[in-house]
Amino acid sequence: MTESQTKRLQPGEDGVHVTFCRLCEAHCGLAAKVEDGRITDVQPDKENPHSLGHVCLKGITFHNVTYDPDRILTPLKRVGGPGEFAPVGWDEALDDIAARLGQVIDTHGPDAVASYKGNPIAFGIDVSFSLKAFLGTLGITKYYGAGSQDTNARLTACYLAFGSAVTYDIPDLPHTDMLLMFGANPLVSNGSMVWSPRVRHDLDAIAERGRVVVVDPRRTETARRYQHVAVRANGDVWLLLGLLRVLIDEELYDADYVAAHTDSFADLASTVAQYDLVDCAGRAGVDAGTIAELARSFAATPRAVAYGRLGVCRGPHATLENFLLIALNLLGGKLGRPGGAIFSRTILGGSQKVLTGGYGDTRSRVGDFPSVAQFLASAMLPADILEPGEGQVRAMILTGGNMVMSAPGGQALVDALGQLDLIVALDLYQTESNRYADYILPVPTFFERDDYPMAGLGSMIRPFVQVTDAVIPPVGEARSEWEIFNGLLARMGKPTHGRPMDDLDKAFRLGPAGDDMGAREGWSFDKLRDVPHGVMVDLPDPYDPWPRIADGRAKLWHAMIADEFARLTPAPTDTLRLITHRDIRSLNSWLHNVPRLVRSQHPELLMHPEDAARLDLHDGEAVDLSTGAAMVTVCIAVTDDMRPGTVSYPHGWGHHGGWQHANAQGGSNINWLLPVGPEAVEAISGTTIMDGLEVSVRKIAAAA
Ligand SMILES: Nc1nc2c(c(=O)[nH]1)N[C@H]1C(S)=C(S)[C@@H](COP(=O)(O)OP(=O)(O)OC[C@H]3O[C@@H](n4cnc5c(=O)[nH]c(N)nc54)[C@H](O)[C@@H]3O)O[C@H]1N2
Ligand SMILES: Nc1nc2c(c(=O)[nH]1)N[C@H]1C(S)=C(S)[C@@H](COP(=O)(O)OP(=O)(O)OC[C@H]3O[C@@H](n4cnc5c(=O)[nH]c(N)nc54)[C@H](O)[C@@H]3O)O[C@H]1N2
Ligand code: SF4
Ligand SMILES: [Mo]
Repeated sequence: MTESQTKRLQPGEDGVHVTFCRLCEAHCGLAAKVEDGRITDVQPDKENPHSLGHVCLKGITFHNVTYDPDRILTPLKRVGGPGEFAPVGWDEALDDIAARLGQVIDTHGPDAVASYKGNPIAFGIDVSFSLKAFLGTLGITKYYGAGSQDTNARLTACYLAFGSAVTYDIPDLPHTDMLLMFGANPLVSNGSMVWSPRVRHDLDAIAERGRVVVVDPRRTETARRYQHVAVRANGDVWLLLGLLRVLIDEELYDADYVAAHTDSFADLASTVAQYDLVDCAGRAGVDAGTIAELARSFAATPRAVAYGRLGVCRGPHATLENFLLIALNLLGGKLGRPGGAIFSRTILGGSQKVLTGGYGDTRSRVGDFPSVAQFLASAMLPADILEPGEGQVRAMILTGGNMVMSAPGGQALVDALGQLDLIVALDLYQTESNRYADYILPVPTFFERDDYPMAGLGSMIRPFVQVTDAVIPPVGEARSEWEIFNGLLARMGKPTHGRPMDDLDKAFRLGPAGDDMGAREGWSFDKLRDVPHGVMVDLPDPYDPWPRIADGRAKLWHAMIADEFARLTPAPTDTLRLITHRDIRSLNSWLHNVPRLVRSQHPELLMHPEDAARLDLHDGEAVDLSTGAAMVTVCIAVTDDMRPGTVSYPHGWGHHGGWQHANAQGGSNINWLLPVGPEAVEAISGTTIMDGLEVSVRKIAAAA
């Protein structure tokens, strides 16, 4: 046993604190050295049995965020125009917020308050559970957030196929011999909706045993290492139809499995039969021979799985694509088989849930789009604020999100934020979004809070549990979201809530790895604190998804899918289309204030040489990039990593917040180009259409 395993350190106590990163789903183990009460160095935790020493630069430089001179460390109150703030005391801030929020709710009802829940909220127990409790206590049901830029289409497809928007399939990476991956770049993202910190090792092992195929318009870091299929942006729906067509025509699908575990094969098959393989190939931009070979190989590989992420979650046919992807796994007989698709095993007992809400629990006031796992369509937020009527949004709670950079809307969203009576933001920084807030309240970074790997709860392929204490106490006047929300509830005369970590501990102890409150051998959070590196646990059979599917049978057809087929029309193939990409050293719209992370990043519009030649553009040239909605200026980088006809730019740049170093990095906010309103979302999931947008690129001189 190492020293850190035998001795529990108090927050801020000198020594090496074993903890884990909470920036992305990998949750890599970290070892943070504290000297004189301050974190001086962060290293990978080589003894973490799950991440086994894996980290990226973001995790081991994160203490630069904790001690960032631009970080907000006292409550701020707006005293002038956007971005003009002055420090105030906690009591003054909470008293005023409670009074004003109470007044909005008393006068206009809870629907006049909306919440924007950002991505980091998925990585903290305190914040995610206390936000939910706070909003629930006040009767606020309007959740906006990252969902409609990220998971809504995937979860809607799960709702249609499995009967639940909170039960999703994950690829059984440790056991598969063929991974057919659509629109995901795990070597950069470190895996999404699948928890595997050493994902590159998983993929290398699969490639060694069989094959990893990456379907992406860009030759990404992942595509470069494995086999690349350069699909046209938004072409996946045609590619998937082509694959299904081959499986059905050549009778390669697993007929016994389909009969035993699925419904409505005939409906799917008769529809697929209407699409010609060669037409599909032309629309997908992938030749028919490649599609046929992939389908045959997928069918012939018993341990194979199709998996898709963001690249198939944000186009005009995103739900249909995700549904067809599930259908591919079902026709191949892959769901619930080793090396196929599995459902993550539940580690919580009782009624505690990680994802909550179903499909259409609430609907957007404007446009009538459904919520999915609580999230409403972001593209409808400006109208929800601006359009008069019952339920018009007058106040917003922004928790860990920066929607001006990460959601659609651009000027319309900014104008809408300027109209609100009250905005309260909980954040580490003054951002492009919360500069319009009335108050910004300072919260802890992950080094300043105890936690459990929250996002892993739903995506475990190798079940692992870990509890960390805070490495240091909150810096400055930062307060946990739980304390802030309870402070507000108390002032509003409402019941307050117990500590989320205590509630989660109870649910965990009642679950399959727990000690049943002491009635059997097993884990509790208290016991886990004595094994700070975390432990691998055994959970029941992952290969039996059927009891968790409505009626025990997966659906290959649904009336809403029929509607989607009716909407499916081939898009023009001769226009330039925009997608976006991530960098290993960036995280959505933040972390750009850490010099070590941004120093070698250059936000550039990646463009194929043929497109550049046709438009008479040169590497490094500044150009105007526009959609019908707006225009931004970007620099181009000519590269044959792009397929012709598709350009890509990273999101989250072009800063003008309170983060000085980030502001100096240049680049443009690509989401400024995204339109809002009913036309700007995918019809059945409310997903923001952000990939494959038609754009034009022009020389700046020509535009002038
Ligand atoms: N370093 C880093 N890691 C991250 C994040 C980050 O910002 N930085 N963000 C985290 C978050 S919030 C998420 S949700 C995950 C996302 O995790 P991933 O989905 O694995 O990551 P992305 O880089 O968004 O990959 C999407 C891919 O889809 C491709 N694509 C775009 N359009 C299409 C299309 O029409 N068809 C196909 N087939 N592909 C297309 C893009 O080129 C891109 O390579 O990453 C997480 N991890
Ligand atoms: N064009 C384009 N747009 C995209 C994407 C894309 O690929 N392309 N990706 C989309 C995806 S997948 C996602 S998930 C969204 C993400 O978009 P958002 O959900 O808006 O999240 P971020 O942009 O990461 O902003 C996070 C904010 O939270 C703050 N923060 C960090 N940690 C904490 C904390 O512990 N507590 C609190 N209260 N605040 C904290 C940060 O300072 C920052 O201001 O972006 C989406 N937008
Ligand atoms: S891969 Fe993700 S969890 Fe691991 S160190 Fe990097 S940001 Fe943190
Ligand atoms: Mo995301």
